[in-house]
This record gives sequence, C-alpha cells and structure tokens, in this order.
Amino acid sequence: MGFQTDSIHAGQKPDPTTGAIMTPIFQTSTYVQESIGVHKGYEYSRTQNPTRQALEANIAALENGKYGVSFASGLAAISALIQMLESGDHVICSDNVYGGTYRVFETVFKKFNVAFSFVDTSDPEKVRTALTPRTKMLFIETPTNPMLILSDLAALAEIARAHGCLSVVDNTFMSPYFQRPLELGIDLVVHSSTKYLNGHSDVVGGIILTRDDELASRLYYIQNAVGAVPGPQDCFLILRATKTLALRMREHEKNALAIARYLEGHPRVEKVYYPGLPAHPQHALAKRQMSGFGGIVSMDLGSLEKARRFAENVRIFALAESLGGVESLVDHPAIMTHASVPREERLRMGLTDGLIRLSVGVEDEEDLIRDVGQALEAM
Ligand code: P1T
Repeated sequence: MGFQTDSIHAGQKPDPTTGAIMTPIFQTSTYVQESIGVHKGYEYSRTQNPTRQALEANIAALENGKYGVSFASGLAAISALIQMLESGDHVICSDNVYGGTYRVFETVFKKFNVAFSFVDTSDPEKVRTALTPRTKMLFIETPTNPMLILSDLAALAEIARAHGCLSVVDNTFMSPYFQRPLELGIDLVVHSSTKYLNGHSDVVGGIILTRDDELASRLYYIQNAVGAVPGPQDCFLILRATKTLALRMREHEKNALAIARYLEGHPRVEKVYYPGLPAHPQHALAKRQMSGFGGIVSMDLGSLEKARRFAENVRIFALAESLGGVESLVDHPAIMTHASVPREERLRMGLTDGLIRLSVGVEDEEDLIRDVGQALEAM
C-alpha cells in the first residue's frame, strides 16, 4: 500500500463489537479472564493494550518495518534501547544529538558501566576508528538536532553490520514520510512521537520500529518489564494524527524551504542551516537518502543578545521547547533544549549562543515570512 493509505488504515480495523471505524480508547488497566489463564490475549495493560497495539502496527507500516514498540516518551524509548545492552558494552553516538539524549547517556547509563563515545557520524571513517571490541550499538541522529548534520545511513548500516553491532537511527526530524532508515539496512528506528508523528503538541510519546523478530521480542520484554508504557488516550491521539502525517509534512517542508531561502538572503542572518538548500554541505546526501528536507531550519544571528531580541519579537512563532507541531515554534538551543551539553562541546559543533532553531509550522507561508522579517528588523 502507499504511504497515505497505510497512514489511514494500517493496524486499524472496525471494532468487532460495534463497527466503530475508529479504534476505541481501551481505558482499562486489566481484562477479565474466563478461567485461570484463559483469556482473549489481554491480561494487563502494561503488557497488552489494543489501542497501543493499533498505534504500534500503524507506525511500523509507515517505517516499512514489522514491529512497533511504544513508550511514554522519546527518552523512554531511547532508554529501552540502552536497556538491551549489558554492563561493559560501548555505544558510539552521533556527537550532536538532542540534549536529553546526551544527558541520559552521560548521567544515567554511564553509572551502569555502559560507555559512550560521541563521534562525528557524518564521517564514516571516524565511526570505523571509534569501534572497539566492546562496541555493541551505533546510535545515529540524522539530521541532527539542531545543527541539521546528516549521516550516510547506508554506509553506517554496513559498518555496523560488519562489526556485529546494532545500528539505531533517531528519525524524529524527518518522520517516516521523508526518511525510512530500515530500508537502508538500519536495525532499529526510534522516534520522539511527541514531534511530527503526533504533530499537535498535545502528547509526549516515543516508539521503536524494527523488522527483526528477535530484537522486537527483546524490546517487548523491556516494555513490559520496565514499564514505561504510553496510556491508551495518548496512543489514540497519535493514531489519529498519523492519518494526516503526509499532508502535514508536505506543508512543513514547503514553508521551511521558503523561510530558509528568505533567511539565506537576509543581511542580518549570519548563517542558515537547512538540508534543502543547495548551500548545505550535505545537500547531495540529503537528496539521496531522504525524499524531502523537513520542517526545521536553524540560523545563527551572531550573538545571544540578537537571538534574545529575535525570540522576543516574533508574534506567530511561539518561544517554546519541542518541535514538529502544526504551530511554528522558536527555540534557543544553548539555553533551552541543549543546555545539558557542555559549552565547549556545543561551540565545537557550531551551536553558538546566537543560534536559533525554527520549527516551521503549517500556517500561511506569507504570514510566517512576514513574522520572521519583522522580528529580524526589530533585532
Ligand atoms: O521529549 P521526548 O518525547 O522524550 O523525546 C526526546 C527526543 C528524542 N530525540 C529527538 C531528536 C528529540 O528532538 C527529542 C526531544 N526534543 C525536544 C524536546 C526539542 O525541543 O528538541
């Protein structure tokens, strides 16, 4: 089936008792058994829930995977991936990941003797050099948050496979509409479904997708054993939202490209980061491994003071953490989303105090450009 057909129908069938076309919200913690151990496949909602299963099957289809395992947040999903490892294992991670991913690796999992190397995964040779006999996972974020650096997924999947380690991609920024890492040989895809998958800024959630039977069963085990599961109401909302994912992503991209082009020619903007601009150093790779460029645009305004004035003067864009919703947001990564990354690390990758990240929504293009323009003037 095509992407839009799957987004509307995959994992969902009319409710057998009523014919309800929408999967009901099974707001229940437990299920009545006919006799001891005799039940309909549902025992307890940490273990199985029909609304959650519908969501998992739906997003698995969109990523062209076989299994979905959902969690209460993106970070709970990322934590479940690390919980697959053993004490003593080593993870190679992209060096410009979401600040919360960096923080959970460095401050929580390190204590359990899992080692992390933060490596520039945009260069496959650097990944090869960082491999050790203890390396069991390669964790890639592409494009990265917020510098929009890309990594070559086919090349990295091959390196990981040859070394016998798992490859993981955080696909939050592109959504399966623009990038499907499993098709490029990656073992596991993870999302903060808080972002584009849900798209309406009213749910926090996470999900892991895979084609591999054994990896899926280990993850379902962790989902149940550790218990960071999403509630059925949140699953319902995300399931409703994926029906319009393709429509939303096309609008996000159209607006983001228009804004990136506008900023590129603006004298008050020192640098623009957007993979859809021919000036982006990895534009060719972006065209090769993605079918679009997404809705996030970052720009360097030169100083914290200028960034502050810009953020205070936008009227349609709202100053807030998060991204991927229908409404446009502006973020100051150094003080907001990436404050947990040490300053020298941030500066090394260009994440300066003048950097602003725009999550471009689906409002009217002319209104958004006018808003950005007047905020730059006010700066
Ligand atoms: O917020 P949560 O659902 O737990 O997801 C964490 C996460 C994981 N991966 C990526 C690429 C992310 O961007 C995020 C969350 N990011 C933000 C809240 C933000 O404003 O960047």
